[in-house]
Amino acid sequence: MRRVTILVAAGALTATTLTGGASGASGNSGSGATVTGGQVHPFAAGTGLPIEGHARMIRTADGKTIVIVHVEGLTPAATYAVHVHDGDCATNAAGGSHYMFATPVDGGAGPGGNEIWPGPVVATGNGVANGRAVVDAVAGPSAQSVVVHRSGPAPNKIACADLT
Ligand SMILES: [Cu+2]
Repeated sequence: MRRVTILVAAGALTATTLTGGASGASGNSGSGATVTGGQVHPFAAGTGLPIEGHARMIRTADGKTIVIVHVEGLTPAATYAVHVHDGDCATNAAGGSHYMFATPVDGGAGPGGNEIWPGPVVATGNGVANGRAVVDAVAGPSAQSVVVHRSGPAPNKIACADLT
């Protein structure tokens, strides 16, 4: 994957990335953060909604992972699960699973407390949702995508962003 190493504070980065209702980063400092990200696009098995947006993953120099997602084109007032997944969007279109740390982490989610969930999010009346997660560990290289799920049984992956 392509990675861009930047030399500004992660806090400043998240502030510029956030849009709308999500709150600002809470003072994550330190230089040398590694940022990956990409555009949100609908999965073929999605709902036909005109989904777009973006996601970013920031691996901070002080050992945290911050994930921010902004999605538009959702059903107003609907709730969506949002997870970091193993592998890229192409992998997750056909299968795939949640990215998991080997052990539970502070800020972690999921049954084992070892996953990164920038959701669930609730779309506004305009179909916009913002999600954010901060975990106290640096995600490994297989954390390559952010997947948005609608409520209900599988198949429920409606959109994805590759973190490149
Ligand atoms: Cu998921």
